[in-house]
Amino acid sequence: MGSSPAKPEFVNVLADKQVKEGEDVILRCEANIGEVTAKWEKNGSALECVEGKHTMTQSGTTFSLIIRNAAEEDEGSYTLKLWNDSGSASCSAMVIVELNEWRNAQWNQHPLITALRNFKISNRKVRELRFLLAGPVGAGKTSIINTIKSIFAGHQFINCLAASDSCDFTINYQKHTIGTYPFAFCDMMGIASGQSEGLHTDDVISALKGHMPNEYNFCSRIPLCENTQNYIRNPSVNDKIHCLVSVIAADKIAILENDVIQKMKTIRAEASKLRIPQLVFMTRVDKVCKMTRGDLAKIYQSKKIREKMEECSTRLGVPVNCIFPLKNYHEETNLNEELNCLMLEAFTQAVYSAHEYVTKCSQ
Ligand SMILES: Nc1nc2c(ncn2[C@@H]2O[C@H](COP(=O)(O)OP(=O)(O)OP(=O)(O)O)[C@@H](O)[C@H]2O)c(=O)[nH]1
Ligand SMILES: [Mg+2]
Repeated sequence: MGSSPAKPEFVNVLADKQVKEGEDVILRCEANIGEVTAKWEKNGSALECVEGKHTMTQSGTTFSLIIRNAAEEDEGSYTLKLWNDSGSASCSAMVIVELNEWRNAQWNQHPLITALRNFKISNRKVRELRFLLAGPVGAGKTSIINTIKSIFAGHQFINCLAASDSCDFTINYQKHTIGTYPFAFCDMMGIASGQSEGLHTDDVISALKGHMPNEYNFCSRIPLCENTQNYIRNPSVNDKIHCLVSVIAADKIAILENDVIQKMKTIRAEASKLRIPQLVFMTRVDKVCKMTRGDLAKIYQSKKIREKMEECSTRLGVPVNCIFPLKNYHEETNLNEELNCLMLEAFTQAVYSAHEYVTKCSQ
């Protein structure tokens, strides 16, 4: 009777690969023994071997998979499973394909910031353009204000409260100005699942119309009404919101409850009725794409980011071109030009939309 073979183990595991469209990918690893059965999987299912595309080889104890002419559909998690009578082992790696850029971006922040610093509102009755940030709890609304303040200040701004360990959530209506520039952000409590949880949609609608006083304390059960202290009965154009920015976190879109989505849709429908322009800022892109986390300038070459934007578009019912994927400052200590550029391009779009609205208001 022969002795049984050694249980398979990996000596060198598969490494993650990032390639450009059209390039070949080689995934390679080494086991302790060659007397094994080997099987490749892609995203948890047996790899469908396509002639001219995939080549699987074994040379002694080295196992390789070649993927030729990498394309979008080749992105995924690849696993090699080895087994024999003594046991089994597996190891996995991610293949990320850098797509050809599917949206153009400006990676020099100076023209963007200069244009915003020189921006003037044409309607003299309007002191500042007001942006309302609305979205689920923990979507990154307060962080967007911190990020924009940091960019304008030229250093990290950590004065307004963003949640850490989900304990510092926003509970009152807070207007934040950006230096002496004619821009103001209104920060709100987050939208939550359940009838009496989080922000009441009527409160967002009151804010859009300009009835909500600054520093108003939100109450999930009772929305703002005419009898509330400091209620703004006859709002002027300066009290109203000039652009609604819906904020959604890229890593949480898939798990957002339907009633939260429904509340966001109700708010967007009301804003449409009031002809208030609307954009979507999709935050936390670094949480869904490793390539983007490593290099933000690759964001518009990422399949994952494009998929998240499509998911966001489908769930919220907004066109993809109204969605801006972003990263906020949250743990870094130095300013980053790519991060600034993404935010400045999105913010510029919000400024132009708001400006068009206030210009129309004066006609
Ligand atoms: N990795 C990463 N984390 C982020 C980003 N933006 C925000 N965060 C983190 O996400 C958490 C929630 O951010 P907040 O800005 O407080 O979210 P919010 O929408 O104001 O939350 P509420 O006030 O509770 O509704 C914080 O821990 C932030 O540091 C981002 O782009 N990337
Ligand atoms: Mg907040």
